[in-house]
Amino acid sequence: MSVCAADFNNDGHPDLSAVNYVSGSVSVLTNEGDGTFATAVNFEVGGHPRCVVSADFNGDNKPDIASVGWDLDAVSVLLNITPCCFSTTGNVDCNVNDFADISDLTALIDNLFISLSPLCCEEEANTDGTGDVDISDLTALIDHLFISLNPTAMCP
Ligand SMILES: [Ca+2]
Ligand SMILES: [Ca+2]
Ligand SMILES: [Ca+2]
Ligand SMILES: [Ca+2]
Repeated sequence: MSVCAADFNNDGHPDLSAVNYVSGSVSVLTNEGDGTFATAVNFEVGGHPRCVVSADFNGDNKPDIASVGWDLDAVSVLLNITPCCFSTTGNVDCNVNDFADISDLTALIDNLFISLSPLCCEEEANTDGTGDVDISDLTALIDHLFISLNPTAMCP
């Protein structure tokens, strides 16, 4: 039996994944944040999995899962496609359970003009809800924070 913990849905609560040797699957149990876990969601991996690890294999800042089976070639990777954007956009720095504030403005300016480093969540930074992440998203975020106080775009 192998279990690993990682925050798969980016809500600040560690979730669990576990291997099911007999059924050839990996279970993911989402932490409800109140000490209980949601019903396991199973993903077929085959190959009698015996060990599961979590790491960000594709570099999108979301933890993924890999399982290794008794058969040496039975390595499976499950990429995490959980959306990183909840309700409305604008929480560009991806602080969990946080809303759009000045540190998000700093993060967006940094991404666009200074470090050009990748964002933790492209969808989250598309504050105007259209096209790519660009200066018009910065304008929308400034408008949201200081001018009209209009809500930012809904998450896709
Ligand atoms: Ca979680
Ligand atoms: Ca990932
Ligand atoms: Ca924030
Ligand atoms: Ca945009």
